[in-house]
Amino acid sequence: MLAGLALTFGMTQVSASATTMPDTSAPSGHVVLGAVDESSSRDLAIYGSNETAYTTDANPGGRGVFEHYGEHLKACDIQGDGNRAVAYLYWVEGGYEHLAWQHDADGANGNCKDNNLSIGEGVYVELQVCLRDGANGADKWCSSWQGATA
Ligand SMILES: [Ca+2]
Ligand SMILES: [Ca+2]
Repeated sequence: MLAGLALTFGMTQVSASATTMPDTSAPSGHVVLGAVDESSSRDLAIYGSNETAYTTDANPGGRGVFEHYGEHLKACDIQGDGNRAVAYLYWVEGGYEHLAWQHDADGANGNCKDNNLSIGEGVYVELQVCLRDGANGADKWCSSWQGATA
């Protein structure tokens, strides 16, 4: 997953360190994955943008949201299907790769769970949402990584 992202970002240097995924079984988190060479990173945008992603099952059971104001990553379980929604946000800042995640594990009760992050203005981010059966289940029905700006 992250190796693919590294290619998206054009940062071949991170590929080796990014092959080890962090443990995302905690309800929410934010880890620094490793240093990268930002010399080939994208130009920074001036204005932020929000993004919404849906899981790829036919009747989507999960929604992920990135809100650029205050940098919120939200996971929303939108179907009583036995699966939680797990949202991910990936970005590169200060020469390091970052990955944050958020679970909505209390059922499809109309709420979303929020990971309140701090990301510099104009930083390019990528959002993904998946379904997962239990804290330690395998991610499935994952959306593509969708870009936005913090
Ligand atoms: Ca569900
Ligand atoms: Ca919920």
